[in-house]
Amino acid sequence: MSTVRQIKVNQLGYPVRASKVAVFTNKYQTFEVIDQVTDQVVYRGGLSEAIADQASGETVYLGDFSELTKVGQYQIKASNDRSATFVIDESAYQVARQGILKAFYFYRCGMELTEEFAGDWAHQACHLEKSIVFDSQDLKFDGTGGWHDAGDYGKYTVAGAKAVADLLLAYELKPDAFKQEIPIPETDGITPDILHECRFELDWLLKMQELGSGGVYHKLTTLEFPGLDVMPEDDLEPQYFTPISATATGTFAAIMAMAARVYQPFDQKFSTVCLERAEKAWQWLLNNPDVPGFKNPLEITTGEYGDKDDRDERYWAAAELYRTTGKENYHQFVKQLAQESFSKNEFGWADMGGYGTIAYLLNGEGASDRALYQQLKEGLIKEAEQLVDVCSADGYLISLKNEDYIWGSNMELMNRGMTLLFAHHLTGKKEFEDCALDHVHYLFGRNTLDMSYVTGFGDRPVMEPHHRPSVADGVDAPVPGLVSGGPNAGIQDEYAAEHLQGRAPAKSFADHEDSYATNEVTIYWNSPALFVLAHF
Ligand code: G3I
Ligand code: 9MR
Ligand code: ZN
Repeated sequence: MSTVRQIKVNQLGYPVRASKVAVFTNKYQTFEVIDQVTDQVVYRGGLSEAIADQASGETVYLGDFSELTKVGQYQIKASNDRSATFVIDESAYQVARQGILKAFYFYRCGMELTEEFAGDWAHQACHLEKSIVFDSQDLKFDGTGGWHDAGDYGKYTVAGAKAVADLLLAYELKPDAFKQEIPIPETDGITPDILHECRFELDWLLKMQELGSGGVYHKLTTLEFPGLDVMPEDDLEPQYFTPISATATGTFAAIMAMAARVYQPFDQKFSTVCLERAEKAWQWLLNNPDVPGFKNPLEITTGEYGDKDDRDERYWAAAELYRTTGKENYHQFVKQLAQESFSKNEFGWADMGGYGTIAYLLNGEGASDRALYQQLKEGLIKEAEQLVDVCSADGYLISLKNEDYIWGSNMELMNRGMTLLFAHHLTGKKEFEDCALDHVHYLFGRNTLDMSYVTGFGDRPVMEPHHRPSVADGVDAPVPGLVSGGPNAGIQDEYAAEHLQGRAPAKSFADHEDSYATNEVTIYWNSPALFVLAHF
């Protein structure tokens, strides 16, 4: 691995009219921006005062070259040091955005990824057998399709619902960002490819519902994780539908209600099915008001996605059902659940209240209870204002505090980008948009490790993700477009325990295939990144 440079930039680049800042870890007198084509100095600037950056433990200096608005390819030079080469361009992120969307195709389960669409990363169809219902072992159903969750091959309902929600919201807010096709087999020039890709997951999610009760199985996995060097088609252990949970059923109701709305112009029949299934799941929630949180059965050691609080998932479901159907009874539930004390602004796989809030706000003030609309809107804006405050004191201009460098900190990072962009959508205030863009700069290299956390993008990207196909396929380069979990001060895997002890939070990362707590990849770390990039 090449050494960390002293000058950190977004390795992709900066949009023409955006603020452009590089972060320096040396106190240089001046810095220069060099045009890579002519080798001429096109900008000369000085550095800011010293900033003590908490998360990295470093003293850093900012160099602002926002005045430079000429499209081109550049490098920053200070003394004898140089940054990565980057562009100034209106479509600086277009290729990465396409790659991050295409990554979902690479996560597909149950179909062959052909060379035509997968190139070097082609592989056979996987996980084709029927799966066993854990609670009644003589029952077997089809659970094929959908996306693998992550570096493992499990498929988990709440995780899938978060990922699809981010993608459908990206499409609802920024449809123009998805006009360009990505190479996937379903491209037809009518339905946008992002909807084809989500359909692949939604069709699988429909298989997770137990049709008798409307309840939804929490997950579908083998009993244990397969070895790290096992290709998906070689993972032949039996898979199990694990027990129904309220969080899975809530997120299912929400995502199906959302899909019913988004797919309606493209496929009326599918839209109708989604809504019927959403209402069936809602019925299960009504019949089961008080259920314990999901726990892995003793024999099962794959991801748990445990979450004791299902009020936020019920709130999200009610809000989507209200937005899609306009039925007053759902509105009553939204109003009732909104009074509960869970967070209304989170976009995680466990805390999903933000999705309910956004569904209610995007439905428009006209269809809302005035007071509740104001309350939710103000709550979200306040959250975004607090993020902006944290950024302005941070050496790398992001909103993560020391305690936020947890497993999947890059999801936190991009979820906050979502919060900021929703606040921008509701207020038109530029400061929220600028702050969201600063989070993008961190993801693509303007961070203490000078690391692009997206495989295949940037000049110093993650190369060794904890991702079974990337480990096992014999191809040097990892599958492209995957967002890595990022720094995690929790030291929760053996590799991290051995190598990362005592490091500053933002440096607690290892680009090593064994470090699943820092360098795994998942669909729901890709999805908020895609939402944010759709804006820029
Ligand atoms: O919320 C607490 C926070 O309050 C506390 O300060 C912090 C200290 O470490 O921990 C926070 O909780 C962490 C939680 O993630 C936050 O979402 C837990 O420590 C951490 O163990 C937990 O990690 C989860 C991990 O599974 C282990 O359960 C990740 O969120 C989750 O993304 C990850 O998901 C796995 C699946 O199980 C299996 N498939 C791969 C996938 C990605 O690694
Ligand atoms: O590969 C697994 C990864 O997908 C999970 O996120 C992680 C935490 O549940 O666990 C990984 O599997 C490891 C297991 O937990 C412990 N032994 C090593 C496994 C990785 O090779
Ligand atoms: Zn599979």
